[in-house]
Amino acid sequence: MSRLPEPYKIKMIEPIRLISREERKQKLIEAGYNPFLLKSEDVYIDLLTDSGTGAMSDRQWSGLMLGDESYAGSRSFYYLKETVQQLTDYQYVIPTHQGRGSEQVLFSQLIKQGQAVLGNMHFDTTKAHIELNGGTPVNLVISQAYDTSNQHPFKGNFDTNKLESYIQQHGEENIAFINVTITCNSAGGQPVSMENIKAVSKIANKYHIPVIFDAARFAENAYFIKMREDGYKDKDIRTIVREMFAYGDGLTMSGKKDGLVNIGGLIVIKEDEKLFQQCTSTIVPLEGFPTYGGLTGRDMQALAVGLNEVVEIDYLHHRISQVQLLGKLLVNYDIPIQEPIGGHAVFVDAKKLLPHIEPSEFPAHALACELYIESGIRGVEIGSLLFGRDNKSGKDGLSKLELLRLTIPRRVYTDNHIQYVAESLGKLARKRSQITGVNFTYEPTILRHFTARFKPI
Ligand code: PLI
Repeated sequence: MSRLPEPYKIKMIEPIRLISREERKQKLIEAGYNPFLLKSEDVYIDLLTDSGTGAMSDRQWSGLMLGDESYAGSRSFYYLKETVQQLTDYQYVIPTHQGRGSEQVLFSQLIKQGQAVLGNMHFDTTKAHIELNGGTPVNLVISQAYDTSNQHPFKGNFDTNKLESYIQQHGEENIAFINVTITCNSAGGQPVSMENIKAVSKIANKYHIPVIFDAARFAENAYFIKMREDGYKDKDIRTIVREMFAYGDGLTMSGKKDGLVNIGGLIVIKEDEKLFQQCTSTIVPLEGFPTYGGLTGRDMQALAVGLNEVVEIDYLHHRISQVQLLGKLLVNYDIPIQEPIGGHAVFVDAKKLLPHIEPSEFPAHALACELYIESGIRGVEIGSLLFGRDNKSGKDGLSKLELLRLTIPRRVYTDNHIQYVAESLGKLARKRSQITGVNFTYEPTILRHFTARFKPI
């Protein structure tokens, strides 16, 4: 693929500023060595997340002016509904304020106490909503996902042997649904192949288990299928998207990723009218009336436009190639990363980069802190800190991977920013032996990574 520059011109800018090294050190101390607790104005390049941090297009901003703010029956809702129906071929569309709102509503209807939800790898809010509804989240991704140097092109795939044996061992009545996360964020933004989606759906049909997509990054997944899977190179993205969804019964979506908006989400159900009706009654007290579901009319208008833009091939070419650019530059600096490079982020393998730091001293978090001091860049740990302690033993350091996620917001940074990120990490890697682990000074009991405080060892 030949690489063209950004497929857009910049019409509005938001200034960013690099504060001095001394100031960065001080700000991090004040934030308890937790980049989550930094003020964004003290961050130069913010790679914490790609969720809700993208830039909207002129078409989306003009859509905001067309938003219909009626409480019931908003014109913007019907525009969103038609857009989503065309994209997915599913019948029922319910807006929500964001992905976790969708999970809260839909999962409460699908999970009975004690049932398992089988996923490739559940995202943390997904896992939390399964547990809140009395279910057990089970991850059944292929083992190659845990080996960062393995070049499998679809490391988000399910291990279908494990999937079927789990169902046979536990009984189909004890499985609420199968959750296919595309792309698989927790495995490093890794895609799921069409062949694998098809195989999962076949097993699901055999045992009468519904398949629900976690479709936060559905367009990026479709792009990888087009580029990497036999038989798809001449198909357009919309066709691939419809084929993926044809193998499922419904989806939850955070619009903050491939919806190209700063807030918004969706529940979409293929044809189960009863499930749709149950969701529409549940959503009223939780999110709002079913034709706005926690969103303003203008949010729904912008989401509809975003869903049309995200499947444009020029957009996807640039989006994915910018993430690949960062990954390739890091490889040139001999920095170990999750390969092949994923769709929305580059994941640095901190276990390999900092082998002298024990998992219980959070190597990827230590790296995130040092990267901020070095260059003002904010990344996030995806490893033992995020994983949390084992419920029973209270033991720490149990994650199979210790990764620093450098997540690229959509249409926000230019290739120059990416170059700076790579150079900064390259510089830091040369001083790697001086980096030490961290210890807690405050450890919250739940979702500890957001608010914990640390000191370097
Ligand atoms: O942040 P929400 O509530 O709009 O969406 C939750 C969510 C669901 N599934 C997946 C795969 C996600 O990645 C996800 C949110 N991801 C965030 C916030 C991230 O930083 O990756």
